[in-house]
Amino acid sequence: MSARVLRRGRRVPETGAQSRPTPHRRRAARAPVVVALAPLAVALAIAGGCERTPGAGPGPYRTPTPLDAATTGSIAGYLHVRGAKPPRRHVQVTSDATCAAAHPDGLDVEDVRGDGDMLAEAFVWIARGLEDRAFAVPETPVVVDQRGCVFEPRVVGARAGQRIEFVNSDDTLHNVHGTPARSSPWNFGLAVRGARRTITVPTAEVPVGVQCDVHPWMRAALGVVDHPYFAVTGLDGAFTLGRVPAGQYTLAAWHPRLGKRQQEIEVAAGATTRVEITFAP
Ligand SMILES: [Cu+2]
Repeated sequence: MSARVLRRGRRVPETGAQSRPTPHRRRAARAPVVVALAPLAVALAIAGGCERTPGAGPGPYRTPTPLDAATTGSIAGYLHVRGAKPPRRHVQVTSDATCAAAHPDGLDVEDVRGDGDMLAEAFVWIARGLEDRAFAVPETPVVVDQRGCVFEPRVVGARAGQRIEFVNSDDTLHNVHGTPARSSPWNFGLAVRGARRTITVPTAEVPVGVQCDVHPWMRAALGVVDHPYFAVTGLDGAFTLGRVPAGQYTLAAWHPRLGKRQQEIEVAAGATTRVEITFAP
């Protein structure tokens, strides 16, 4: 089984130029030449808006860089854990009747999951090397559920500017408190089962912490990046990043309990670069 990789989207970039309320308007009455030139200035501004330089602004709004499939390769590999994984933590959830009913014996939290020595629930992404490229942001939202008084999934990948929808599937009040450092935080309640609310994180950042302030054991993390080359590992610890432009990159992996590892890699056209990363508790 391979790790999940979010699909590429089709959003058309914004290319409109901003209007320019200016002193021109005040001078226009006594300067017909300026009035005559104004439409030309607007036309030039619109043309310039189509050719914004990659790297000049926030990722989601930049014009996507053309990608020639013939010059791309893949990155595939596994995340491992060296030594014994931490024991499960037992959490009492009796403070909330709905949570207690869902977990009558309390909640067994497994901070480090994975088959054998493999590492699940880690966010893998290209951390450096794509700065000169821009990518269209998927229209499809990422969905994070609050179900059984836990976040599902606990580690979530999203694109900068992509919609992230939080859903409450429980018959109790949850809240969603996001604490990014590079974007504005958010904090709202989802009072009833079926309540949902969508946010976006405009700036890339890994990780962005998310918690429910009502139930202190409820924690999740977002990996927010401004390109499509990321994955969250499953129980087999595997990940695959496809259609990567040939080049040199820093590949990083982050796990909520075990922290971050990274290594330098090279991707060649038509080839798969194999990577093994080992975490130690
Ligand atoms: Cu909650």
